[in-house]
Amino acid sequence: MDASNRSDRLVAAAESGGGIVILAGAGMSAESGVPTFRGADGLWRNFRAEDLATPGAFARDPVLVWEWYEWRRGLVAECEPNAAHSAVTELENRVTGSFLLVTQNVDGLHRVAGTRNYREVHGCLWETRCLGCGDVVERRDHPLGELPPKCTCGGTLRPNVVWFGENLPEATLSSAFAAAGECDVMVVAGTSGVVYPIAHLPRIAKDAGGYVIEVNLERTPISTLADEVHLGPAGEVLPDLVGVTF
Ligand code: BJW
Ligand code: ZN
Repeated sequence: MDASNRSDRLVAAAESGGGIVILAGAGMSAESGVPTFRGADGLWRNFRAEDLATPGAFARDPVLVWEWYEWRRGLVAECEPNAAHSAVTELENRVTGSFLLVTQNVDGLHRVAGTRNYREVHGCLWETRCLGCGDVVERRDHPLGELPPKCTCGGTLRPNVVWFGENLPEATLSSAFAAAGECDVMVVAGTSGVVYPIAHLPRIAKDAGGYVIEVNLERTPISTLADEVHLGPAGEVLPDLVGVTF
């Protein structure tokens, strides 16, 4: 354990009834083998977001979009939570005040790691949504069969994720913004901090008097407002931050 990564401020807030928010991004799951979006090995190196992660792309070619999501579903199905996910669950278990995990990740690994109070603000790979009746259904089966999959109502199903140009689910978003504005400490881990509206959250926390801790391999636009920046892999730094070993 690297004692220099321990955050006395985080541990003190957790133990004294403070409100804690974790804001997670793709880097949180990188050590589980889930590709990130940006950066050298990121998905956007080989795939164009506008071809795959917009409503227009799905309208043009739902089979292509579904093939990409099926590939990712198959990949993530083989992945397990890593020490970063476990550290978040451990922190939630220790917190005596409020705790909320706001995750941009659609892989569901935080759920598998046992975190209970979370908001998946960009949706979930393991759910479909019907373009006809709007039903959201959990679908863990893989492969899904003929693409695009169909609802029992006959409508076309899409992945229940948030694409560029789409609004985030309103209730989910408002609870994330409210928690950011009320927290004592926000830990921002493994996100490039460039995708809005979620990229606003650290600023909201900071402007409301919260203490912001960033964990990332490299500096990001969030680093300049953060009170602590811990550079390193989330699977090593997060357990150190909360003072646990996995
Ligand atoms: C490690 C690590 C390790 C690695 N340890 N760290 C112009 C046109 C249209 C829209 C816009 C526009 N300009 C702005 C917008 C708004 C747009 C936006 O913000 N775009 C910017 C990119 C410019 N946002 C939206 O469109 C959002 N909706 C919205 O704003 O609605 C209102 C509106 C309506 C109409 C028009 C305009 C606005 C929706 C955003 C939806 C994002 N969706 C995705 C895909 C989800 C589904 C899926 O997975 O397929 O969400 S895109 C992708 O980015 C995904 C992620 O959740 C999100 C954030 O990425 P994240 O998590 O930060 O990952 P990376 O890869 O960027 O970073 C990883 C980080 O980890 C790096 O920093 C590494 O260093 C680090 N790392 N390994 C620690 N081991
Ligand atoms: Zn339907």
